[in-house]
Amino acid sequence: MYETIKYEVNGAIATVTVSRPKAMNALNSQVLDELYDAFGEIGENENIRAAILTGEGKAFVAGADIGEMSKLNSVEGRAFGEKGHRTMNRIENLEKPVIAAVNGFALGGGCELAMACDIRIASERAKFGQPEVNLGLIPGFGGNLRLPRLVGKGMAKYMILSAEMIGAEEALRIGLVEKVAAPEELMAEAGKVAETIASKAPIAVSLAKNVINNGYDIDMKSASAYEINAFGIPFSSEDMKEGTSAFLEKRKAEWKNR
Ligand code: CO8
Repeated sequence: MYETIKYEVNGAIATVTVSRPKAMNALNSQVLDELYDAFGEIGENENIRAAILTGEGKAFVAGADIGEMSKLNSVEGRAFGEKGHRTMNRIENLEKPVIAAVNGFALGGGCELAMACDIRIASERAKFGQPEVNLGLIPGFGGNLRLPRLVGKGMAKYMILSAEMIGAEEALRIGLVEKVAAPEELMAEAGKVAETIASKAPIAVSLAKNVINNGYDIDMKSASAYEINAFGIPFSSEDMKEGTSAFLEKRKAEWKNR
């Protein structure tokens, strides 16, 4: 059904693999549309509790498709930017956690795609960068916005204005990724993190993601009110009764996602 991505579900974990290895998994319109649809499917599938996003071959994603972009005028370029944002925003706002398993180059739109995910685990071979200024472009899938939020304004400007590529250890040091794994351990490590999160109360996981995302960009007073209201919601869920009872009865909780 998908031509440029692979989509697999194994138990509670979905894995999406960008698969255009001959073009370093570059994001053309079709990949962006297929990612949008796949994450829509993940959102609707009640059995899925977490997703992993990775790339096939030696790249995670080496950016937006330069061939496709080279032919666009400014109106079409804007529409392409809008398509990219639509996909990134769907991943960022999905009610389930998404882990980027960054296996190789994550450049331009690829770094932006990784940043739209909740948690990034990098292979020791991964390379990150926003090389758009080498092409006469600027980041257009949220890079100017998400990178400073993750690594601070100064480091984001350093990366975007210089187009310098950094390795996995440096990405870890600056807070662009949360973990680094040996290449052969990457998918197992991402799977472990996904399974750990998938074993927690799903409504609580989803609400916490929502409050972190929505609270981050607003003033503290409004964010505080937002968190207080969200905190109240699970009190009427069966899972909160189950989680607290299981703790008091010294047994493992069984989640129903209700
Ligand atoms: N787009 C299209 N094709 C690509 C891309 C890309 N981003 N990256 C690599 N490819 C293709 C190459 O053209 C090549 O194709 P072919 O075999 O037909 O010649 C194939 O993939 C293999 O690439 P290389 O031979 O270059 O492989 P290397 O191992 O020598 O180098 C690199 C790998 C370092 C990843 C190198 O390919 C590279 O620098 N790629 C471009 C990276 C880049 O500049 N990315 C940023 C693109 S701009 C962007 O992402 C903007 C996002 C926001 C857009 C908003 C629009 C409004």
